[in-house]
Amino acid sequence: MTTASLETPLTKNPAVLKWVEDCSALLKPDHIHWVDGTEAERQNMISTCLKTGELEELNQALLPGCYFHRSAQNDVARTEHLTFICSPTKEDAGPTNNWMAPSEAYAKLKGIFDGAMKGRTLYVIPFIMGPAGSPFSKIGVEITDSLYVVLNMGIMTRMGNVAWKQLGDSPNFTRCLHSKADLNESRRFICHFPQDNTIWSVGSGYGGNALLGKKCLALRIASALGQKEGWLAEHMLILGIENPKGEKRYIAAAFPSACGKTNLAMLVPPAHLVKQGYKVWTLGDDIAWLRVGPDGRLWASNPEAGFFGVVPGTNSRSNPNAVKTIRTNTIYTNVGKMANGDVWWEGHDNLPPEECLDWKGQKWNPDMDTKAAHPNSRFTAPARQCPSIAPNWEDPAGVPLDAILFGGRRAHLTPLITESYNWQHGVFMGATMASETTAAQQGGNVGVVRRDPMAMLPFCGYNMADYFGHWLSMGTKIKNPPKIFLANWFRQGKDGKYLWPGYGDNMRVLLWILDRAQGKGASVESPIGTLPTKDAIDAGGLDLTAPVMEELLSVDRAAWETEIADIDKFFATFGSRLPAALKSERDALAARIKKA
Ligand code: OXD
Ligand code: MN
Repeated sequence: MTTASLETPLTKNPAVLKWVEDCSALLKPDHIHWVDGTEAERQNMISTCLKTGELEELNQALLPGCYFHRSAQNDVARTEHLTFICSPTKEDAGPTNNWMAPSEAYAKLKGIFDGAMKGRTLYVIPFIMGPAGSPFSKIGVEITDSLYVVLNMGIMTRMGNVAWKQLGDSPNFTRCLHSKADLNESRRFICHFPQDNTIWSVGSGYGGNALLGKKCLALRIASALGQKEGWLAEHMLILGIENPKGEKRYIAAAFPSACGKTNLAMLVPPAHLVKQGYKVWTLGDDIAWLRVGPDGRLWASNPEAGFFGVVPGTNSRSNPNAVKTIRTNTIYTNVGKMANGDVWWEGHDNLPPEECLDWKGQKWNPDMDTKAAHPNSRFTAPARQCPSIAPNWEDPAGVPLDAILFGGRRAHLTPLITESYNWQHGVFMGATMASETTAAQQGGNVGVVRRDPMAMLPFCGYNMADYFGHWLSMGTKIKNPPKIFLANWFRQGKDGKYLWPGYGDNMRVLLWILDRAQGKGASVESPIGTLPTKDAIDAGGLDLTAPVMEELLSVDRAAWETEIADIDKFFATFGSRLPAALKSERDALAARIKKA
């Protein structure tokens, strides 16, 4: 029996009561709080955090409802090397995941959880991933000792009584156990048990490690559920494009972390296209759940309710909608903080302040060679505040997709945009995607090219070879599949400068994609896929010369031969589990390159 002072549980669900009782016996908190998700509760929690210093109030005249959080200095990003898929066998986790045997993981983490909440409150957070009432939503219950986690979960999910109501008496919920413990990296583990629908995370308060509804549930656990249940959980934004006739079409796009996904999701079209009457609608910036609809199309919905975005570089040019979204009711983590309670970061619209406190809480000025904001500093903001949020973003059925876009940050090699020949070729494109690493991964070298299939490398909850197989088999179930494309906004010229303006101008590429999805748009065949002709992309109002467009769309045969050799190395890691269809796509590509 627990000795914690007990509040009356907000649910009679026997599976929840038993699980909370068991966890409480292990964690030994002083108090248990059942989260109801009300505004009064949120205000109380904020007051507590202001007293303990977990949050600091920002200037409420400039940033109403906004607060600041400074994390531990060793806890600023996802820790992929400490993240494990604890499936029954190592083969089930596959070569791209860290694996720990479930018995070992449970035993090891039990040792760390034991007594970790002494002197603390245990919060029980019920939450829904997906809109309330949607048959496609999934329910999780997170136990945590972090009020920062509760407040962030309140933004990122549908949290509280609404989730208790939807769960009812069902034992079907993801058991998410989290404790900051002592935030010591040597006792930090993020473990997933897909076979038990369970996540255990200890030793970190960072969003991707601790807001267990996000990467842990909505991607790693959900991808494994999707394999069993016949759907896909993807690291994708969802956006809608409305043409001048008022017709809306939807695209889902997968890019590795910090490749401008949030910017693309909230894109503001260039003046040239606004004048013509085009609009862009945001439906999600990070995660999409994809299902086959009764109409034989692929439908996408965003399971999240908020944005957990990278702050540095957010400004009126890169993302004017994000700038407006994060002016109110936002939690800022690890940015620079000024004496007047305003915030600043590298790439802000305003010039650097003469002085501020940096993300570590040290005095900072622009002459120093350190950064004011951590490169992976974050905002957590409600999606509904985004000026471009689509009126139908919470539609329980989601939206039908015209196209799927994969992309990565490649200084060389991949053209601005390439269309796949068909679903299987598109899956090959996604499976062989690669990108240069960024600051979103702790402990990695920034700027190194790594293969990141479908941008899911750190997020796939099972063997990635089986995941490719699942993608291929989904293709047989979708009567009218979306077309699949590969984008690269980051191609550089010989002088090391970006060739493509990016940001809002990416809309020009999206319009070509939608044209192609409707059987229009000028195109030309290449050995790697179908490319736009050099004047197929509307460059009106852009200062982009014909030779630059040619370079953006060029295919360098020798570079592709090197790429194929690298793909071979990557594919070899999957051994015989790699679907034969991907091997034949590889062979077909090699043959086309050879002939070119
Ligand atoms: C994220 C990430 O936080 O991908 O979205 O790292
Ligand atoms: Mn992400």
